[in-house]
Amino acid sequence: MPIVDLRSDTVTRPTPEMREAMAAAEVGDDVYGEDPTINRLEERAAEILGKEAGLFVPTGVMGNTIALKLHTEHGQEIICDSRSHILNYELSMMAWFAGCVPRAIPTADGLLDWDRVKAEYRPSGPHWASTGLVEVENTHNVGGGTIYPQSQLDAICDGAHSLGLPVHMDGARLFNCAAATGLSPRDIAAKVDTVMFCLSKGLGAPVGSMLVGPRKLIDRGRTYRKRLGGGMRQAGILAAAGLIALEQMPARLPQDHANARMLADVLAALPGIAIDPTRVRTNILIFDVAGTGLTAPDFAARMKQRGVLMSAFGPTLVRIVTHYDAPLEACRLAADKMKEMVKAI
Ligand code: TLP
Repeated sequence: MPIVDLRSDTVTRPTPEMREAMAAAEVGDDVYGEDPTINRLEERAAEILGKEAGLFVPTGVMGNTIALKLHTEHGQEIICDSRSHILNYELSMMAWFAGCVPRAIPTADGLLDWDRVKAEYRPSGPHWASTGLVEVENTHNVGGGTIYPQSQLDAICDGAHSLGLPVHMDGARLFNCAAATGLSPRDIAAKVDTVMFCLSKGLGAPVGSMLVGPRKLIDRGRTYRKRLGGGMRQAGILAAAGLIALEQMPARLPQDHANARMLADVLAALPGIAIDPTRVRTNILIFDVAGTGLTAPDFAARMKQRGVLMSAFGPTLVRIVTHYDAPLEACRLAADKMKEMVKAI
């Protein structure tokens, strides 16, 4: 039975162009700064994002971990959304590596706004830890691929900067945000201090994320990357795929978004499933299966039997992520299998 894997856009395999570029990549020892392909990728990422410098890291978690450490001191608080990736899916690295605690704000869709951030801001005082950083996630994963209205994001940055606070953006899916809004990654990231974005999700690279920001911070970030075991030597082989991801893959993301919307429309018409398709603007759909009487793990298990993989993301919440390795025909097949399965409950 054909397997349609919609668990995540992390499952994408490198394209033939990537594999060719990887085989031909010029490499050197990156710990000495001598890998020309990595150097080119770091420069290009910084240029595209409109920042001074870039750092190639093996994973998004490492990029976020380094950023949190760069912006904060031990014992500070980091303001973030309560369902953010840094708080829920990064093995407490903010505590383990940066020595910080979260000041988490519950939101409906994963998106913070300045009034709520301001209300949680703490200067240093006799009884409390000071705020060291504001973190935003754009698009927001567990929020359902949601996008910050640009004015809302800019207002957070202006407000934070007026209090001397930096802002880090977890832009794992920043290019999905750009594709959905028509804004350039540079404009979206204009006011944030640092951005982490992933080459290895919708952009299809096998490995790798970028941390971009001011040169002084990024230079210090190299030390933290080494401490975390991310000094990767001849990793130009990976950066070569990353360059293709950066240059060629953003243009096709609207197709993933159209596929997600198609799946959302199908799901919304099925009995017992709750999803508002008008809220699906990027490649992530999160829907509630409570009305079917199944739990999310049961729903996912029944779909797996029909050759379609998806993730349980809560007791009754299921997540589907579209990507280029599941083209329109595969998504149509997944939609048919979901109809069939729900009918059979
Ligand atoms: N997210 C993964 C899982 O960890 C949940 C996924 O399948 O979506 N920021 C955001 C917003 C992410 O969604 C992820 C990965 C990361 C950071 C971390 O990236 P990696 O997996 O490269 O460390």
